[in-house]
Amino acid sequence: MRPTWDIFCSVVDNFGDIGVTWRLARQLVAEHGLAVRLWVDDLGVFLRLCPQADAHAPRQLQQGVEVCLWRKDWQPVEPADVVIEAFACTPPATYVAAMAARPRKVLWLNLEYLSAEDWVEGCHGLPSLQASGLQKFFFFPGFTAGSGGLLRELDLLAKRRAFQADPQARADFLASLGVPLLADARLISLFAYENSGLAGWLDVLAADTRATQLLVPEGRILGDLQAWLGGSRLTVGERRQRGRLHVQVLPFVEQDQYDRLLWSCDFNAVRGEDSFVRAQWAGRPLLWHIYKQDENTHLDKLEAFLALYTGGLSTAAAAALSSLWRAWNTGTAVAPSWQALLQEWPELAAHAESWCLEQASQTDLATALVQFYRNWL
Ligand code: TRH
Repeated sequence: MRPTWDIFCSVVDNFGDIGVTWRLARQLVAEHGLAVRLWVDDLGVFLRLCPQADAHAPRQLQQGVEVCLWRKDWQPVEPADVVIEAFACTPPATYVAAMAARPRKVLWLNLEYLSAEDWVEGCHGLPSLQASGLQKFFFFPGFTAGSGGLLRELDLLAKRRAFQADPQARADFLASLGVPLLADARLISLFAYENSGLAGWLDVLAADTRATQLLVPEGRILGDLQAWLGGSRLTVGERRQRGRLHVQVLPFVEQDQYDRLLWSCDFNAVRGEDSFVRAQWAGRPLLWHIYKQDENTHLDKLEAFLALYTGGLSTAAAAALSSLWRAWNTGTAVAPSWQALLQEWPELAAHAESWCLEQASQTDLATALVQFYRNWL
């Protein structure tokens, strides 16, 4: 019998919760041959990542994953061998009681948020005793060998490399999104939360001697973009130009397509958790808009990642990248650090690839979960 896995996902906001769990669920099926149910409490958001899904089906098979609506009025089901609650979204009480009562014991894991902070290694894999008498283990993704690693499909880097080595594949992909490639333009993708620093960045891009094509998937940054551009309301597919800056709004595409967009660009501005990791696998310089947390704890996370990522960079390149990321995340002027970053471009581009390779030498998160289960049995 194939081991069964249940993944619980409560959509708090945005796409990160479902983005991570949908990706993990597919990988556990495709690469580890597991039977996976993904319980999600908002099929509307799931539909954005999987447009072929049925918004009303209580259960449906999508890419080998049984996607189930996590209803408030929970109907009893047999618990799986492994239960993952994503980001501390506790499964229904009756389900937990059924886990405790199951004759064959259940591994219960809390898949935590990604962080590069030091304490992660110390907490990764620790059990905590629950009121039900069950143990719940903390599973922390991360960037170091003592963490749970990052989501990375087996063939991801080979596919990425083949794509990047084939200019026609890139041009065809961009054409499929309605993007014409302008000669000698720098291609940048922009996926971010609302950001008061955007206007300053766009000003320097517009005034640059080299043209920039800025590709902006539909989302929360459009309001700031709109404010800077002025004029009528931006719509998907629309292109506008100011100075040397060409802006185009893209549709929100499926995850695999979004990967291709990241692989196509010279520089990617990303956010949250999953797009941040995917931009690292793209092997191109990036800018991270971190998800804001109370008491600015997100800034500690930002610094922890910068400390790791900039290790091995020259002082100038590390300073340029760090100051750009800090400015972008604190609403201070982005322009000076962008200019500094342009000076360090060759080094930062080479570093993005070597960082990607270094990260890819670690066990991926799905495999690490499967190994954790085997060791626990
Ligand atoms: O959407 P996010 O801001 O999600 C956030 C973070 O995960 C944050 O940590 C969490 O606390 C909060 O949600 C609840 O950013 P993230 O994590 O990058 O998720 C976006 C997902 O959307 C990711 O899987 C990539 C995907 N995506 C597409 O599939 N197509 C697209 O066109 C784009 C732009 C993104």
